[in-house]
Amino acid sequence: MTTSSDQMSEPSGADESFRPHTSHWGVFSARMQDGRLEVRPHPGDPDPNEIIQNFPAALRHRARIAQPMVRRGWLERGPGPDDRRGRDEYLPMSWSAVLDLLGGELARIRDNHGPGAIFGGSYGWASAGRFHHAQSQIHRFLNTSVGGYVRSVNSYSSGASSVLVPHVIGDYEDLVKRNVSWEQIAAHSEIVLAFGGMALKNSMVAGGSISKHVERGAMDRARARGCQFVLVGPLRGDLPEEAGAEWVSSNPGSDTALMMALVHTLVVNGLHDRGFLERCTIGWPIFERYLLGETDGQPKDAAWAAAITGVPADAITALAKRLHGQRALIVVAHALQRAEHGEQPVWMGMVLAAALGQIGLPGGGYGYGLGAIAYYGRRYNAVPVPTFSQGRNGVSDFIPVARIADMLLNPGTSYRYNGQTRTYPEIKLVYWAGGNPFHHHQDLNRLRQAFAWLDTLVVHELAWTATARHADIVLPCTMTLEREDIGGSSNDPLLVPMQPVVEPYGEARDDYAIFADLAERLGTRQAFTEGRSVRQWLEHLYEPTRVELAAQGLPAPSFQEFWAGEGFELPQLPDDGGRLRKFREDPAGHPLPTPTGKLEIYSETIASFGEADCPGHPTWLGPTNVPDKASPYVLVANQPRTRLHSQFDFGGHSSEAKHRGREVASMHPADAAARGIADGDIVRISNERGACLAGLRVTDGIRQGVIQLPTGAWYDPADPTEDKSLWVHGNPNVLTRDVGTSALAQGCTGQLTTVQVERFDGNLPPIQAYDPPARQVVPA
Ligand SMILES: Nc1nc2c(c(=O)[nH]1)N[C@H]1C(S)=C(S)[C@@H](COP(=O)(O)OP(=O)(O)OC[C@H]3O[C@@H](n4cnc5c(=O)[nH]c(N)nc54)[C@H](O)[C@@H]3O)O[C@H]1N2
Ligand SMILES: Nc1nc2c(c(=O)[nH]1)N[C@H]1C(S)=C(S)[C@@H](COP(=O)(O)OP(=O)(O)OC[C@H]3O[C@@H](n4cnc5c(=O)[nH]c(N)nc54)[C@H](O)[C@@H]3O)O[C@H]1N2
Ligand SMILES: [Mo]
Repeated sequence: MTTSSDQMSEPSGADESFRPHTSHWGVFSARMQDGRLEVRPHPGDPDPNEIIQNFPAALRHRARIAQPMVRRGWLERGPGPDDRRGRDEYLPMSWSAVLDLLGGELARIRDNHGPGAIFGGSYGWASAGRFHHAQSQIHRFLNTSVGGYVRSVNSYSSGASSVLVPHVIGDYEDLVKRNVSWEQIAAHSEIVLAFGGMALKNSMVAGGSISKHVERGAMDRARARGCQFVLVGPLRGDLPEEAGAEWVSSNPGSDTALMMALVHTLVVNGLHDRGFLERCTIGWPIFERYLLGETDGQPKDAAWAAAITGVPADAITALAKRLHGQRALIVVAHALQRAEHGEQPVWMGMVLAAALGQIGLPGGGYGYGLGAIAYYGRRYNAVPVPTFSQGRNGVSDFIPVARIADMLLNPGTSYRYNGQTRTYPEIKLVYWAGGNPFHHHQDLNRLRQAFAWLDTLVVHELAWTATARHADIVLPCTMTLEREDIGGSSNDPLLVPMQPVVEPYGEARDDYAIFADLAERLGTRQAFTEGRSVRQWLEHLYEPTRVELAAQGLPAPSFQEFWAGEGFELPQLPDDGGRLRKFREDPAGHPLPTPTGKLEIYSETIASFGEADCPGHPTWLGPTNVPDKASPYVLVANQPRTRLHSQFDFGGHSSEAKHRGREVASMHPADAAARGIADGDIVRISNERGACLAGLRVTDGIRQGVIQLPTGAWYDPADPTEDKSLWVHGNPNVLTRDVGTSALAQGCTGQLTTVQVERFDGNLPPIQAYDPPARQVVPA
């Protein structure tokens, strides 16, 4: 069996030279110099991501977990519901003892309750690297060693769109990854209307690896060619300077109404593309009657939309006319669907692009999600990248990913999802590796209560996240720089030999090594490991790529050549507009994989589900969570610029951007003045679910009535023993609502909620989020 130490045996010159590595933030190289880590971006990256600068301070930060730990209450009283999770002490334990204990507990659950009592969805971003991908590791372990697990489906990213799109457009990847590219925008687009923008802070990140950040350059080139960018949304910064965008400031949650008014304006002026609608869509006549107010007495015209969106009616009609007759691209950010009724703006964006007749044209049509993540709008590789097999799951049950607290709090209760009535299983044990639910979920006080019901919570982590602090068994894992792997993504050409640069921290071990030794306890080591060491796995995973390169008559380096180098570029497929282009050219010959083979403006399938909150065509449903006297502001809880989610919140780049140690919220000068708050003050943001502190930045780059606080500052209640304690560090998920987008998709709605904002004049409580909750022997 491979241990961390024999992995480290080969690379020895770590102090002398930079070694290749990669991350979700970009390809880079790193070295240890005089005990300090240095990182530098890949020389071929035109626009490197500064998030890699979180690595040096994070590597040996006190927040790292040094030893296996067990929660005192669990050890003393055994598995079972316990509301001291999150408030208890931890005791260190040796690896062999803790794995014996955990092996026994897994066997107990499996034998007494079956694998259907184990929740192993383990959602999260983990780290780059094709082999040490934590979700693949945990899923393979649970499949090979305990008979499977209840899984989660979909993502927090695209919970609503990934369920809606197959019904109305077809394949989700065809829409976000094989459609409009950055190359096409640079060369062809004449007007790009971006709802929620395409913020560079977001497209700097990709899941897996990214060797070139191209978005800034593409927008720059498009604009130099005369392309106009228009940003609709509450934040001016959602498009970069390079786009030279015009900002249409609008109310959050109102985009569906704005899109409807744009289409209404096209229709009443006879500017909609009847030919395209006829040839390529189904259901337009039904929708048109709704649009014109024939079914409900309310025309969805510009005056109607102005009252909802805050955008003047004449600006809406003028924008509609500008879109007509140009190569127009409609972009809808993921953020719009991470909200109540999030299905609607995604569907309506398609209708707008279809009414303009642009879907399938180079640089035109519907760029859903474009700019959210760096692997959208790229070319696909022409050969497969290494993939670690997860095996077969013996349990068929699943939940939509964001329904976790509902599941734990309401076992046996039924709920609706994608046309089905389903029942929440009774979960006894939750096992997490590579995600942080106490970062990603909403209404975290409620999630705390949900986790209290478990028999056992097991977490593999590299740092003392809030999830680790709620676990019964905490197993320390290596950070990417402490292990070897292969980096690559199906949308980035560079395949990277990821070299370790430093020994594992403390007693930390690879997830793979932990699972292999745990499988030993369950008698399944061979099934899990197939007898391979880490290096043998890397060679094994590399082989299909090499074979396909050779089959295509291309240079096909041996694993040894690959491993000794800095990485090499794989061939890529042409940027040909994918299935949507083919469909446009020949709708009958290349039908879409929807029930009718066409773009479905009206979906019989969705209508047949009978959900009031997601009818058969795009509908203005209006938010139920609206500002009122108690909570007069809309909080936009979006992605952070200086880190990925909660990862390395304690790193240098993330810490430096904070104000007096707190995450920074933004507010309009008029709102700040009305509340007696000044730039640089500490504010208390609250609603009926909880309260948190944040630093305040006053800026006219945000719409009045809106406050923005990014996610990812670590969970930090002033007093963890008190329910509804003040969170001192600026984590918006104490405030957000834990409700699904609709009965169709049950997606996450964390982006928007309503809050009160006040100046905080009390004594500032200290930040304790990174202090280990246990005495651990910290390595020198
Ligand atoms: N309010 C609100 N909430 C949101 C969002 C929002 O817009 N608003 N956005 C949502 C979105 S889109 C997403 S994708 C989620 C993201 O939620 P997550 O993906 O859960 O967030 P991360 O902080 O990336 O968590 C990854 C965890 O994996 C750990 N890790 C890294 N490498 C390894 C490894 O090799 N092994 C193990 N065992 N662990 C490792 C890291 O230390 C970290 O704690 O958040 C969601 N939450
Ligand atoms: N630096 C960094 N980049 C990331 C991530 C990260 O954590 N850090 N996470 C990655 C992940 S997992 C994902 S899924 C993507 C997420 O991609 P998105 O969900 O698109 O990203 P967000 O930053 O949450 O939101 C984008 C913008 O939408 C705007 N917005 C919010 N609500 C509305 C609305 O109702 N209407 C309009 N018009 N605009 C609105 C906000 O101003 C916000 O800045 O980002 C990825 N990129
Ligand atoms: Mo995401």
